[in-house]
Parts: sequence; structure tokens; C-alpha cells
Amino acid sequence: MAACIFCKIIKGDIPSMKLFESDKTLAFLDIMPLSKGHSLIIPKHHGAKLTDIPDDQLAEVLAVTKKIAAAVGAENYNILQNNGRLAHQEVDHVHFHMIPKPNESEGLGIGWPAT
Ligand code: D5M
Repeated sequence: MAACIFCKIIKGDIPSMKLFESDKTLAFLDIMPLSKGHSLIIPKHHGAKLTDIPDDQLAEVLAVTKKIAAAVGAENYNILQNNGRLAHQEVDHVHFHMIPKPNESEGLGIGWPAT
């Protein structure tokens, strides 16, 4: 979809910190990380909400999400996937957030308020 920012990232029209790419899936670092290693994993198929994405694409996205968590060394992490404005979805292309939860000894990580 021409106006979609994540479709532009897929096409390479907007730069991103790519972590993984296949014919169906792309993973890259979130530009506004909530913690160090905060990643986005997206299907290349454009769709705003989970129900718009074919099952085979979703299956691969989830499998890649698992691998990205391991690759960035996240032992504790949250997977977040927002659908709709009321659910705080800002980018209308389905994406899974993989948000590492740092150990206290590692500090709060990029993006958290300093304490
Ligand atoms: O989250 C949308 C997420 O997308 C939010 O964490 C910022 C991220 N974002 C927006 N633009 C970019 C680019 N250009 N690169 C990387 N990350 C980006 P939502 O679940 O829709 O609220």
C-alpha cells in the first residue's frame, strides 16, 4: 500500500535497522524503543488488523518473533500487538512488538525514563 510507512520500509524506500527478512516477513528495530532490543516483526502482506492477514503469514511472523527474542538475548520479554486506535495502534500495518524486559542490573534500557 503506497502510503503505508511499513510497506515503504519493506520496499526499502525508508531505512530501517533490519534484523531478519524472508519473502513473507520482516523484522527491524523499533524507532521509539521502550527497551534495548525492542523489535517489530511484520508480515509483508499489507493489512491493518490481525484479521486481514492470511494464517500462513501470521504463523511465520510468530515463529520469527520467537527467534528474534532469542537473537537479541531477551530472556524476559513482552509480545504486544495492537488493533485499532482505541487499542493504541498508530501504524495501520499489522506488527508484533517484541519488548525485552531488562534485568535490574542492566538498568532500564533505552527509552525508559531515567531514575
Ligand atoms: O506502534 C507503532 C510502532 O512503530 C511504534 O513503536 C513506533 C514504530 N515506528 C514508527 N515508524 C517507524 C519506523 N520508521 N521505523 C521503526 N519503527 C517505527 P503501534 O503498535 O502502532 O502503536
